[in-house]
Amino acid sequence: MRIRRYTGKDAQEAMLKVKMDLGSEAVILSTRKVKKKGFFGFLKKPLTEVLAAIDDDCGSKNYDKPAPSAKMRNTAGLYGQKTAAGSVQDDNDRVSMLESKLRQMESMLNKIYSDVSKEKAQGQKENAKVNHTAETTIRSVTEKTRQTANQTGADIYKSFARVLAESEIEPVIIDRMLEKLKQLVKNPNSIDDLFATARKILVNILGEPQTISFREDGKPTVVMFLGPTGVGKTTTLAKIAADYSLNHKKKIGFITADTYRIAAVEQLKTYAEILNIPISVIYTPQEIKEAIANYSDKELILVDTAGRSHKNAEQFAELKMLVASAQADEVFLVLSCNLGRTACKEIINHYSFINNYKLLFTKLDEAPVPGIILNARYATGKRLSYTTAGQSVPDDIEVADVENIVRSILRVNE
Ligand SMILES: Nc1nc2c(ncn2[C@@H]2O[C@H](COP(=O)(O)OP(=O)(O)O)[C@@H](O)[C@H]2O)c(=O)[nH]1
Ligand SMILES: [Mg+2]
Repeated sequence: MRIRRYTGKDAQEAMLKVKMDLGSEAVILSTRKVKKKGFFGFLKKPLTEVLAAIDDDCGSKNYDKPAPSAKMRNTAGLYGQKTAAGSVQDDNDRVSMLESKLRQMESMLNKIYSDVSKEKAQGQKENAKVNHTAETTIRSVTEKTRQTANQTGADIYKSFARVLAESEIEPVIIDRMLEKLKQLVKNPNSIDDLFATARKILVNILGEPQTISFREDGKPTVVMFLGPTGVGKTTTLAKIAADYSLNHKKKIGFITADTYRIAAVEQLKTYAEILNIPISVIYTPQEIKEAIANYSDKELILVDTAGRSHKNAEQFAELKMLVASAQADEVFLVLSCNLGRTACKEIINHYSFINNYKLLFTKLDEAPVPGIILNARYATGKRLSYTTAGQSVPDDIEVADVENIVRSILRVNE
């Protein structure tokens, strides 16, 4: 058994390399995404690495034969210095084999072409007959649909409510939506009309997303990331930092108040190093003022916090002090789409001590039904901002795509 490692920009490319080198008998042992090391590696999309093996028996059949790429090199040699008569003979054999394959393909194509032409001629004759029958059938089906629809106008609303419930939308919102729909939908039997109106209502509720609003007085804009542990605050902060630093050339400073786990500080320090952004670590809420003051030459200060449990009153009191002390210009409440409906409601209630914040949703890739986005927006009235859908920094982030969220809620792609 021989084991080899291949990388490509995606799985397809890596697999192609495996096939070229080991032949189609190769066995794939594992595939994984790998990042290139160093600064530029961080910026690039991960490569796909495939670990493939070939049996030594197969190897004598496949592996030991020159791989196509190697063959290509040999053929190039034919026009070069190759002198051994045997090799020239080999190449001639291969050319004849290819020619015969081409001839087979050509005759196969001719056959397909003539079959299709015959079918077409036959089809034209029968078309008139078929058209007539089809028309009658369509007419009767439409009529039946219309009749059924007449009987089930209310049922359409019922199934629509079910779709929303399955998307984890709060019952109060569903009730209000149905009320509105009944006012606005002109033809209650038309599913299209219902969905188009629903789409408009939902787009309206979700509102226009907003990203960071920068101060205009020359002072740095302080942005704080709050939310439960593990939702993706640090990762998202790094994605936003990468965007503003690389694409908008903003001068950035990091502050982290998450000193409860060594790994948390290390995590942000790693991003700080890669992006060449200075970082201050603060241990008490009072220290944040000084840390902000030390960054007076920056345009953007991103503050990472620990996911203090809202169920632990003492921890949460400390977080409140930190927020008060920082007087941030912007607060992002980071929520993960895979939080349950109830958990999400509870978290939002606990963070209601903040007057002004924006909602940021992570892990859209893990939640097929982003109903909690609608629920949170409806309950808080706060603006949506970014959404993230993956662990990759800096790629997996975008300004919330409202139309897309609505499509997922209405499950129009299913
Ligand atoms: N699938 C997925 N994972 C994410 C996303 N954002 C963050 N994560 C992962 O969630 C985990 C916790 O992220 P972290 O930023 O440390 O969360 P924090 O505790 O809120 O700072 C890490 O493994 C991240 O890679 C996302 O959009 N999708
Ligand atoms: Mg963190």
